[in-house]
Amino acid sequence: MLLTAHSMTQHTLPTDKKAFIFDLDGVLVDTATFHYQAWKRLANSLGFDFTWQQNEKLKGVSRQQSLEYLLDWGNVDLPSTEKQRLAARKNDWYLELVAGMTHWDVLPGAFRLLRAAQAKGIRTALGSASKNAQLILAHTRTAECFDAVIDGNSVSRSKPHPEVFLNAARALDVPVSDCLVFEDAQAGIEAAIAAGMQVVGIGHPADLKGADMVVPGLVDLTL
Ligand code: B16
Ligand code: MG
Repeated sequence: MLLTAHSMTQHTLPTDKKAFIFDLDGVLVDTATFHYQAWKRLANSLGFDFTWQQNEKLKGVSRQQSLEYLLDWGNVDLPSTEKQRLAARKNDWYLELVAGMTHWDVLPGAFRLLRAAQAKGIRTALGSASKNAQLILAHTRTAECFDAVIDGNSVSRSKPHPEVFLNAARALDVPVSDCLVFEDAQAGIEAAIAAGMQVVGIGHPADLKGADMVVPGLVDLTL
């Protein structure tokens, strides 16, 4: 089933799932833009540019791995201590942008879908690569929406490895075939498939190959 939706169209989710696992950046909140701004600032400080298209490849990818890609694109070779310093600097700039986030920054349709899932007894988890996930949940007052939170601090291998989603299914005590993942990144789609889960892509079909369904946003989904 591959569906391409327009924002005026509502698409009904499968009714047989027992758990929903949500990615954070780009699905529940628009922090992908903040990551882009912070990586661009770092690239520019090193003397090269960084495009939206390149940013697409960093979605769902860990901070350290993202830095490796960035330095590669800029043809910059540095010792690992300097790389750690740069990753920390990017994160500081990112956190400056995150600091202003509130409840109002939760993307349209997210609260409605989370509430509908809870009303139907569907368990919910966060499955994010971000080490800042708890901070963002606190800023947006969304922590209580989830039965389990798995983030970049609780996994050793980042997407496209399935660890984050497998850990979420285990934490919820739901078999993988009963889990549905919501993801905005190609690496996340691949992670969900590798975990044996169905996955709804959030964004453009061209960026989300292999998703069972693609919609522009959570607001386009009905349960
Ligand atoms: P941090 P997600 C991912 O979050 C982002 O998509 C990706 O751009 C970022 O590099 C990664 O988290 C690590 O984030 O630097 O905050 O630890 O989409 O998996 O929720
Ligand atoms: Mg994401």
